[in-house]
Amino acid sequence: MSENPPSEALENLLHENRKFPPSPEFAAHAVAQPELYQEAQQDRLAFWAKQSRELLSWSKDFEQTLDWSDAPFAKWFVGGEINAAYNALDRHVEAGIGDRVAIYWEGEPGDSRQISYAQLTEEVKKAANAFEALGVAKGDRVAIYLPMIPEAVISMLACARIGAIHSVVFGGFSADALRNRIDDAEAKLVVTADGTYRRGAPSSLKPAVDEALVAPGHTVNHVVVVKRNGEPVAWTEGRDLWWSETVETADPEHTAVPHDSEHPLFILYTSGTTGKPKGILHSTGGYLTQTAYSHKNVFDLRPETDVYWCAADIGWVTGHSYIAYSPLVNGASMVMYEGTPDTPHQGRWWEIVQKYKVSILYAAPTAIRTFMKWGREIPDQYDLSSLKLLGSVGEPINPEAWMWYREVIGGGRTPIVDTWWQTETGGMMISPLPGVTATKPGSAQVPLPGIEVDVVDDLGVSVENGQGGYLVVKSPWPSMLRGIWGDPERYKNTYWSRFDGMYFAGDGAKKDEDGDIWLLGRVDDVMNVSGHRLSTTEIESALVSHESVAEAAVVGAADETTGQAVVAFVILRGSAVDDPEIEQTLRNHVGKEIGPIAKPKRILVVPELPKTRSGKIMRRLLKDIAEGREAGDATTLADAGIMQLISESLKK
Ligand code: 6R9
Repeated sequence: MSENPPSEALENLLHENRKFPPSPEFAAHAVAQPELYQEAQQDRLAFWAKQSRELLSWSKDFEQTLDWSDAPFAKWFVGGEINAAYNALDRHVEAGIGDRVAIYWEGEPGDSRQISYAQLTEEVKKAANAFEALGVAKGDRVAIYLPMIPEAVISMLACARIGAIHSVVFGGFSADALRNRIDDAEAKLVVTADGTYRRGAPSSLKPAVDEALVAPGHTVNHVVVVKRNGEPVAWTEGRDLWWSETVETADPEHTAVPHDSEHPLFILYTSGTTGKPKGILHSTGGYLTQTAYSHKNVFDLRPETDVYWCAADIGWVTGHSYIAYSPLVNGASMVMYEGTPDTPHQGRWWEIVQKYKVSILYAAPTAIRTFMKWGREIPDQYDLSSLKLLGSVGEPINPEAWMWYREVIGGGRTPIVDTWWQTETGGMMISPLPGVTATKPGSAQVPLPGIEVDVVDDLGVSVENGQGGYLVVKSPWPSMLRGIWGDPERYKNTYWSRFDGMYFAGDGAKKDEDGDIWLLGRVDDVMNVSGHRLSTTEIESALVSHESVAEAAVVGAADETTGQAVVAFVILRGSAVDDPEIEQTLRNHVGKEIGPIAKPKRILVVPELPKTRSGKIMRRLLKDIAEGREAGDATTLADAGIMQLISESLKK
């Protein structure tokens, strides 16, 4: 399995012993009370059935909470029928809260839109009618390649409404990456935009769709294009349609038909340990239950008064679960922001918090570390007193960033909830409950009520407190992935074969003396850069697909701001060795193959790579070099002199 033990730097975490119990006022009025743990413990399945019935409106009640007879393929809330869009929209309008703001949208250039639940419902109904008119039927796949504009949420919910399966592709992915995902899911329709704004300038999206669809052999019949930045776009007659002429003109009446609880809701591609991204498949009833449950309890949600802001992109799972679905299912008002945190100035986020009186902020540690670097003078200029709770997600949060978040952003009052979960888990799994748990900077601490996780050793045996090992989930959970699109074997092998009867998450973890869980990063070949999952193998494949590269090894090196940074070691071919531009050429090549986020921060040209006798690249040694350390134990190398050779070549 892994050659990369959890970074030693993270070991320091375990000397962290600060604790922040909830304030008595917060605890007394908290949405989640300690009884939630007891209730879940008494009868886990009854607990989930109750949550599901309370949080969601089922068109037909379910008969069985969990069917695990075909493990590891789970069925939750069996026999139930439900419509996700109805739960996120129509029922709130029916309940008389149609005037409540669903989305406060803030464009990067400063334009804004406020969309009420009634308006959002109407937009989604129109989009549902328009997509159906384009031939999209229940079970069909729709690729959504959009920036952070309300149409992204509208498109996702329109798919859910008609039972089409959306596959959102992050707008930062390249044409090639988009095409691979379109092909794998055999998408019929692509929804995109002319572009968006990034760092104060228009940035385009539609050209990538055009490029992705140049080569024949794809399944796409239509491309619906939202006009966002007004940049000129190429047009393929018969295939391309403007959103304004297709969706906006569609019939605003549409009845949501119920779908089976297990009907697929979406596919979301994520990086695994091999070159090919996995299409993680989620279904409806269980996914909605756990995301709504966690959103309510972990964020101490009061939908009547809170203003919630999840700063993730819709292209990642956090944007799915905690922007597109759970806040709307829970009837909350949320902020959605299109752009970058430093446009037009480094106080943009705090200006947004002040403007909308944001009370709950959910962000990634990488953003927090960036703000720390910019200095507290910037947030200090804004009124952040509306904030009552701060969340963290995507990567381990180092105690210093946690403390800064609490002190500087949260004014020393707000609980911090560090939430561990994955694309595969669909919803939060490990997190403090803000009115119950005494929080510890740097630790996600405890599984949510109803969730059973553990840390086990190589043999799958639960470790003692104070020990480290692998994070596993011990029993099925409602929002668990239902498989990998088109590849059931890979699903079993990746997650369920490492330890008998347990889900293997791919993360290292440690239990402290209280039994609280500290996440220590990935134990496989997956990197985490700014909270984005990237596969070393995928970037290596991209590099070796360039004619100048003979061999490549990629490692995630510790980085102060982004958590990890991509560092590539390459062996060049022929005349490329003398090319002074080669590093830039290769960075651009990776950008084209995968997307700008995957571009290596550094590319080091080396004469050889360190390999074991069985030919496995010892990335651990390369990581030592990339992090500026003396290379560690190299005794299992096939050629003991290699590390010396590499170090010398890098000194030149
Ligand atoms: C939600 C999301 C999943 C991987 C996961 C882990 C890391 C996420 C974390 C965390 C420590 C947290 N991760 N949350 N590590 N503490 N609170 O990020 O999904 O993109 O699939 O990434 O991210 O390594 O395995 P995804």
